[in-house]
Amino acid sequence: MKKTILSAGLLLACAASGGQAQVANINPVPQQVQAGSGNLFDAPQAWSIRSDKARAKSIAAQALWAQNTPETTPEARFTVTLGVKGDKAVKAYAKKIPPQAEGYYLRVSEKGAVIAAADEQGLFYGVQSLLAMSQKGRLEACAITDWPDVKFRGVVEGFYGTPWSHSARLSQLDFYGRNKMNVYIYGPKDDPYHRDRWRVPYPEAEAKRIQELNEYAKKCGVNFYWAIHPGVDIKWTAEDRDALLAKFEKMYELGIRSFAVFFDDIWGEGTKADKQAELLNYIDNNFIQKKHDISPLVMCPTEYNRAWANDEKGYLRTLGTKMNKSVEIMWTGNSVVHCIDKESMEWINQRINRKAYIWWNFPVSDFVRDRILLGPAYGNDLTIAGDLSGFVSNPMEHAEASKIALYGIADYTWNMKAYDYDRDWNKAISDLLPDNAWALRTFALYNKDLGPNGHGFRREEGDELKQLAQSVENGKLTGEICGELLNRCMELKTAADVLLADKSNPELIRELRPWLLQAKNVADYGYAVCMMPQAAQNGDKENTQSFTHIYQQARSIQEQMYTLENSDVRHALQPGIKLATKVLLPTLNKIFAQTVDAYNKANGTQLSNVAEYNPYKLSSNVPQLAMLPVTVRSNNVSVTPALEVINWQPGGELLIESDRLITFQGMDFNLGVPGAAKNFTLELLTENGQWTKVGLLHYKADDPVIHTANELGGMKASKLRLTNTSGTEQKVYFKQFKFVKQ
Ligand code: 14T
Repeated sequence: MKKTILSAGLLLACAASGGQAQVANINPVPQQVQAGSGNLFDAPQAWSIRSDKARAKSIAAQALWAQNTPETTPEARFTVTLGVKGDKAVKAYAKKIPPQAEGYYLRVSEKGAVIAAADEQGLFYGVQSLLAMSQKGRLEACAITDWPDVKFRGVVEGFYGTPWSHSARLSQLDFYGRNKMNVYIYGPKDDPYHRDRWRVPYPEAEAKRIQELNEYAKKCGVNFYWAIHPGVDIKWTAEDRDALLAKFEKMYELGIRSFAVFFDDIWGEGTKADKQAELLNYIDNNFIQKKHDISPLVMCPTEYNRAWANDEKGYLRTLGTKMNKSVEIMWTGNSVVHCIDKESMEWINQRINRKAYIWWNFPVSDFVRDRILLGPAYGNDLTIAGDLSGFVSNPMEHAEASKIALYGIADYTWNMKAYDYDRDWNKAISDLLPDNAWALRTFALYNKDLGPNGHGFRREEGDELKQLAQSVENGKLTGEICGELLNRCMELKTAADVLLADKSNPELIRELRPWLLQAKNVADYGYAVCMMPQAAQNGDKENTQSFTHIYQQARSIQEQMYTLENSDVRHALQPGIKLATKVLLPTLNKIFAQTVDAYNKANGTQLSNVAEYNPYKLSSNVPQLAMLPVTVRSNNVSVTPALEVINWQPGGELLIESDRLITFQGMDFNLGVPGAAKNFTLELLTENGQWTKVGLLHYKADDPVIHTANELGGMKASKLRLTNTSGTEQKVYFKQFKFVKQ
């Protein structure tokens, strides 16, 4: 008797704590869920599939078979009935099928499951939901009616930097399928056959890999788009037009059935709206429409964000009126890197006469390569589902790590209103690294913000530390605060060590590694800094931690952080490995400075209180340059390059100020344009308080690099400015800008 009561009690507790637990494993969050009995039961080890013959080879059936355990027999007791609208197998459920494309109805009971879908894609998604539910070995009775808010959902591999590896891409496609994303656009900037050598067909080995990706994408329910980027040097001739079609034809032969054409980040001839529209229409009429089995074209315009749109010249309106309505037009929002709001959707849609196809530049990190972005995907309006045709994310070159943000984006685009970024962030982390989710989450807390960057795009980081930080800021440092911060640092260190030894996702750990090592430095630094106030009070007594020693330790770790940054240079122009820079590190630095000051005062010492500082400040009235960070590597001072075309107005200047006089050794910079030197004037504010002009020259007529004349060597100055003195607007790049001091 007693026993029965106990087990009944257990069962109840289970259902109460686990109710909806299985449904909660589904990503994206389904549109409608009706809980059944609330009973949890063991997920079957095997199932038999019942369907019309026409569905036997569907990707849905294949995905389900692939998960069956080997001892499966078709007679397994748990039956999964699969069917799409009109199929005999799901006739009884016809009314339950949602009308939306890709929609499905899923009913689960202890006897079996039924998936009745609007189409085969929906059927596949029903299977994904069933598999996600049973992930942890249990199922629960329920009925789900589900469909996507946004038609095209997914990822554009559109960043600068090392393109993803083949295996990373395969893993991505699998991930998209599981999270109901249906688009992958292949357009890595640094694949030569995409951009620089767009006319040239892929060599055999590469062609084979693309073919394999495309085949795999189909199994994952993902549409593989191959993008071409011809704008760098395209001429609007029949010859180039045919070259482009010939390349598409080659890709078609490989099995590609979805295409995109990108015109971003170019200038000159390639940027003309009427020519672009004409080309796209030609491809549409003579290739897409003729073949009958190709998806609608997707194009990325040159003016792909509002900040770059020149309304008077009417580039976007020209596309809007001249380009076939079936061609999708991409858009990044109010600027290159920006969250999407309702008002800006209305602005763009009016101009292009169709719903914009969003290219969201997050979590891409190609402009902040010293960061890894592990924060949640937030900030986009939750009411714009009806205003856009597609939404794809441009991720990081770190494919595995990008999955944290992508998980949220999959959910956002499927079921916008129900989107909760913080919930998704936690779910994403558990999904990515189930065995060490705590460690990944703890580490990710300090890898959210991008730091200062040319796009002015920042992310929340360290909100959970705000109160502590505020107290330190106000000079109200207590033992309690130190203790609390110390705990955080120790957690971070534990997390980093745990992750470094994780064997469950080696690819993720490989990507995170530089930041994991730096995290240990940050944590060690924090430990030392948090010990300093107490040590300062104790003084340098025997047998206690001496202040001087801990102070030396803190300084040593500052140096180690710097050394690590320089030893692992993954990108010459954006070096470094940064984390925790929004709240944790600045707070630690403040404690360091405050404590050293107090100690100096009490003991008459002169220990340096400088934790980290940058003696250089940049300012500019050219908006695109104003926010670029200045970095210092030993004697090299450089401004982080901007990759976009800079519209440098006449008289516009770039100013760099140093807090002391420096002796110049050399300097060169690259505005990407041969002959640009004659349009600019470089001046130094020298010792005597005078602005002194320095000669500029190119070594060769076709070389865009601008060198300074010999007179620069040995000059002492505290400020440097570069001005457009041509009298007209200059369209240039800002590829490199550096000087060397003695
Ligand atoms: F096509 C676009 F929508 C787009 O965003 N293009 C690029 C993209 O490849 C890159 O990953 C992204 C983030 O850096 O920004 C665009 O490229 C830029 C834009 C700039 F403003 C590259 C440098 C820039 F300065």
